[in-house]
Amino acid sequence: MSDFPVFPPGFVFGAATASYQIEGAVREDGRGPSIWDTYSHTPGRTDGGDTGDVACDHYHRYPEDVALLRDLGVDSYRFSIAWSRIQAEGSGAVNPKGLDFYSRLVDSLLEAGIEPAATLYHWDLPQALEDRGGWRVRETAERFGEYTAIMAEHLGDRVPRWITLNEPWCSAFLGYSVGRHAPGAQEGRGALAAAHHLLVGHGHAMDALRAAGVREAGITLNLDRNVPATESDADLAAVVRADTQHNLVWTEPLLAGRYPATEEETWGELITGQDFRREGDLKLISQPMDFLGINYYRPIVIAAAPHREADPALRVATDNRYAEGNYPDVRKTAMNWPVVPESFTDLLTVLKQTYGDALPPVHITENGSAEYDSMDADGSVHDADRVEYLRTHLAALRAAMDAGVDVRGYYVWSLLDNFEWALGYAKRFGIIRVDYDTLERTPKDSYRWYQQLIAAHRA
Ligand code: IFM
Repeated sequence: MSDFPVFPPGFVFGAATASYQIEGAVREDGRGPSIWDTYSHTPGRTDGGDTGDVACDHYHRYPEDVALLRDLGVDSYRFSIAWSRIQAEGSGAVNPKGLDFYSRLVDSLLEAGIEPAATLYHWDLPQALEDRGGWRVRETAERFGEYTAIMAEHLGDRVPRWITLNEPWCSAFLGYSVGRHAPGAQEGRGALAAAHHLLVGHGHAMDALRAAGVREAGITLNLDRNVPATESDADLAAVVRADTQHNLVWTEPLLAGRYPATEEETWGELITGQDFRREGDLKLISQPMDFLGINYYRPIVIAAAPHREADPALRVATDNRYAEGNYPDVRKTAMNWPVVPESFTDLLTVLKQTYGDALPPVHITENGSAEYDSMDADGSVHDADRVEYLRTHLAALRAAMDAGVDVRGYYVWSLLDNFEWALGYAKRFGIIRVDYDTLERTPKDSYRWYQQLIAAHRA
């Protein structure tokens, strides 16, 4: 099929989900509350008051979802583990029923010939840990290392690929600065402390995964391609700050063992006055990884917005104005995100130019689009926009590989329509439609397209 971008033999094709977005069963089998239970049940926090209480009911329907994955033909399935199913309060006693759920999921994936890829933390922090300070405090990083050791001991022999954290930018900055994610805090320094403790937690988790001898361990970042709105000095300076706030805060400690050189000009006294860093942290954080996971969706146009600099809470996350409307001629997804596949190529090639051999092999751990899907009278879902998004982004990924970036795999986001955090169920990212009344699954055209791409790749 000439329409399909061609990938090298051994390239991993996968699909991804996350626990709180699909599992439901939030009060079953000893699962403790997480910060997303609290947040979504707080009036006004999520669109339509949506919660993850039922979600896709994957907790009960996982055999059906594994069968859909098998028919899709993916090599690998990326899921996340809900920490509070394993330790209801984030520390102490281990809940055998929680372990058993993920053990059964992993076994059924292996039986279907699919490699499990487990994310240890996709934002659903046990509420009990948040009550003790959450990611603002170092203790949470230490507990995260202990929880990782439990999971690696139980599943390390069967799960070859482990991701410590998913998109720590969202945990730290949407969670503790912008307040649009759980726990909904709006702080300046607290968010910077959270960012640092997430990195320390990653380091402890890497130690635990190494001790258990797992095959591959890494982290997933949502790096941004920040494009200046104009060539003015103010907008160019805003891009430097945006790069620091979104990218360098992670990539510099992880890949270069240092803090960003631009952190003082970005955060001023909020970072110079900090006391949460300790000697030895950078060594722990920067230990070698087997891969770097990257989630990519869209570029961001950045313009200076001095009025936001006055607010310390916003200043740590983004003191710039996101001028996403500045792509007047490109299609926008249902998230109002501009569709610019070339910027995916640029993000990856610039990363390679910046870090050279220090950049480990890359897995694209998420890429996909929310669209205004609807089901036809005959029960089909013709999501042509999503197919086009996937096709052009896979071609852009291939272009980055041709330019020398070592990319080993690609996971579509998402297998299922699911709970899109503060935006609830209205945004549909799935290649499989979920009817939220009946919980029936219906593969969309994009599922068939991806299935054919994988079959063509194998052939
Ligand atoms: O749904 C999210 C996912 O949980 C993390 N990455 C981005 C996706 C789309 O917003």
